[in-house]
Amino acid sequence: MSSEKEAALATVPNDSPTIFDKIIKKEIPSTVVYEDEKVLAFRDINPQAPTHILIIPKVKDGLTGLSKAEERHVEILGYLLYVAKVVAKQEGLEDGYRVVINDGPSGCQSVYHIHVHLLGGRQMNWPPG
Ligand code: TR5
Repeated sequence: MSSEKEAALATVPNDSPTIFDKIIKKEIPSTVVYEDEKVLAFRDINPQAPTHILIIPKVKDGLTGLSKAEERHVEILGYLLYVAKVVAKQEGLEDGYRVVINDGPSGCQSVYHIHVHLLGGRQMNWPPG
């Protein structure tokens, strides 16, 4: 595990702004691969596969992680998965890919703004670590 991840995991999960808010506002550069009015998809800075993209809602609305989901979030949750499929196709991941949502300390979540990881371009293994 990277030291950055260890440090992030040591912080208490809360609803404060995260690094992803700065990425959404373009205050911090990222490699955007898809964007619309609802979501942003950009390359992970520490890729765990040849293709590693994060798909995030532009408005967090309390959705720090999947465990905080409420009925009002159903539409955006479905849309995040749909965009993962759109981006996977755009990235040429015809042979398959993996989508992951880490939740909470035991799920190894480090950024408390919900995000879907899209991983592909290599053979995935099961079980994951
Ligand atoms: O650990 P979880 O599931 O919460 O995923 C957070 C992801 O955000 C990790 O895979 C990190 O590598 C990724 N991350 C963290 C930063 C960052 C990023 N991806 C793109 N750009 C980033 N910037 C500019 N800064 C980060 N701290």
